[in-house]
Amino acid sequence: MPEKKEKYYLTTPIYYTNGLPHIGHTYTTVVCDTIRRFKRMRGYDVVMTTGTDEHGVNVERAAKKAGIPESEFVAKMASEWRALWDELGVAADEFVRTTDIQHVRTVQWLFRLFRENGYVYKGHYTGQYCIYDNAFVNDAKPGDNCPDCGRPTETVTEENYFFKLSAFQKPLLDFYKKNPDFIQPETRKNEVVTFVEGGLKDLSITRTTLRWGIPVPGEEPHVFYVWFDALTAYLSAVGGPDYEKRGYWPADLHVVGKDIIRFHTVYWPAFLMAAVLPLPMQVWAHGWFLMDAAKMSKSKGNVVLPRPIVNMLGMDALRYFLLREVVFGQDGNFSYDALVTRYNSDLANGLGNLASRTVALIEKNFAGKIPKPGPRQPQDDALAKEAQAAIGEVLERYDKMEFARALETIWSVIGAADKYLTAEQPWALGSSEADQARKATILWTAAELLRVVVALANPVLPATAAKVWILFGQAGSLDSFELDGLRWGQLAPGAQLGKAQTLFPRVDKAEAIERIESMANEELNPKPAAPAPAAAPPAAGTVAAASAPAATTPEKIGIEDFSKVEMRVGQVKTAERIVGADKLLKLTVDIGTEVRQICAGIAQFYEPESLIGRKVVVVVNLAPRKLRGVESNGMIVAASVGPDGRPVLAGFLEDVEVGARLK
Ligand code: ME8
Repeated sequence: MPEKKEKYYLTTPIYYTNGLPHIGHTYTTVVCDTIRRFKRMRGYDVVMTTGTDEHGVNVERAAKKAGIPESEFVAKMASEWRALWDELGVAADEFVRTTDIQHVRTVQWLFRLFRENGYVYKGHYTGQYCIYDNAFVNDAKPGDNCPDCGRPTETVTEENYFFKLSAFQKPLLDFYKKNPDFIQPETRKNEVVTFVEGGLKDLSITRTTLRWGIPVPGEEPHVFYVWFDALTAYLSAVGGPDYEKRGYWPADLHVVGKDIIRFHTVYWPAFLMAAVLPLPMQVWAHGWFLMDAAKMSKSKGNVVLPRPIVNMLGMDALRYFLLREVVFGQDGNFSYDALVTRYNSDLANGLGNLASRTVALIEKNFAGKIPKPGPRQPQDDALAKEAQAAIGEVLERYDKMEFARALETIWSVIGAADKYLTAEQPWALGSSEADQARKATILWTAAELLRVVVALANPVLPATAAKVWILFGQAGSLDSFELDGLRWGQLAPGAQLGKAQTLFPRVDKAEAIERIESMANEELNPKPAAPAPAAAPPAAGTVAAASAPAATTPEKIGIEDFSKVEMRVGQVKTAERIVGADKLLKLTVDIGTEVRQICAGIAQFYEPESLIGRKVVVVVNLAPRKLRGVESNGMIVAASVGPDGRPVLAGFLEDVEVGARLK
């Protein structure tokens, strides 16, 4: 019988759906995903919950602005959030939406428990309310701005159900004392304790001025206050009233930003105490990612979006940067410059270069098989010792949430290996038996070091680590590899290397930043949508002739409409792949009067070299546009074949002059 795994439950905040995720949300979520992967690799049965906070005035207003019902609006937003987490390799086990029926039942159940236990009463409240933070602002006067976000407050009077928060001052202070690790980091704990010691006012937990919320059963038009609603999602994700059956509650860890620490360390434990439910073990409140020294927010227009970065540099590059750049807990500044610098130095030149050098040398000298090491020299042992020591150190750092330091340790081992190869110069050794044996020792050492390094880096860089793992012929998924069993020396000679690949192509900093910014700009200011096409859209930058007749007969056009499209014969001069855009090729095409740059979505079907000199049909009078941040001035015509819409370039059987017009 396998030993029963210990359960571990962690959560991200349940994010608002009135906007799309930016780097701040990405940060918290990537941190949680890293912890989740790390705990899995240490044998825990982990559940990670993330989700969307879908009620409240903000959503009501955003849906109205979009001209669609709230339920449709939040469904769309929730799927956008989910999609982004997929693109970032975030493998949450539970995605809770506060409009889920299971969640609604949990909120109503919790309220019933409050009532049964005597912790709610009806009253009136008039005060200033911040609709952006969904919170009443104590001590504010009409016309005052919210002290947290600086935006105007609104005066609200309503009949509410109040939660007797004041009754929990002493129990909370006792709880903090008995559980000194509950609030992390220490500085935040002091803030919270001081706040609670200052006295707690009862909290209104229902609203009548709001329509879009969970109804209080039998008390309509009362709906629940969004924070009571959202916090409860942590419990509803793992069974709600039946939480004992699933066995994950209480949560081991809630990771949040410092902006919402009070909700998590004062209200939430008080709610659970009132319902006589177990309290979470720990709340970790990290700092903010700042942009130009200010907290990012869409209304300030200083948000950094994750997707353009992922498109340009890959998801692991973003994950690495977020965790490496700031000390977890503290504020940090976000800059594209620092991002690309780290990408080139730590990933392209560091890990990427070490892996490609090692693989190339093993291929050349040992026919792509991990060599059997020969006699060792002191410098081999020194490197082995450093890597072995790093294993324990990195595990300890992850455990203490010191992600930046864990990565620093891993990268110092990579740096040591780089120096080792440069000093040992395996490429300069000859083919004598002694030289071959020396080469074998050096290359086995480098390969073993890479195996250890990627096993340790896997929680942060899962895509890259998996590639290197396979590259060095390792069996099984790295995700289920047990980190506690990791030791120097386990790399078995004889394993066949996988196909070499560039892990992190170097990028030109200015060009990369321009491309990221241009993609972000497109995402933040989308062009009005064109009317929906009758068939599936063609691959980017190509015009496709549909492979099957359209289901409905398209409207006929006159010759004058057709003549508006200017198509000419072009000849491809250069063709290259675009880093970060798997489907696109960047071409320069001679169209007779000039040479144009055109992007075409054909990279998965045509090798760039095969296109040089080829004559193609180009739509030349199309307005220029940017695809993945690269300017495209024209379109290449292709047929779209088969269910996947494989592009097949249009061409000519006879020789045609470049620049000739198609009529
Ligand atoms: O507050 N830097 O949702 P939210 C770092 N729905 N982290 C940041 C950040 C930044 N600049 N900006 C946002 C809510 N975050 C509620 C939560 S939970 C029961 C309900 C992260 O969409 C950080 O984790 O405003 C912060 O606490 C959270 O996003 C706020 O997300």
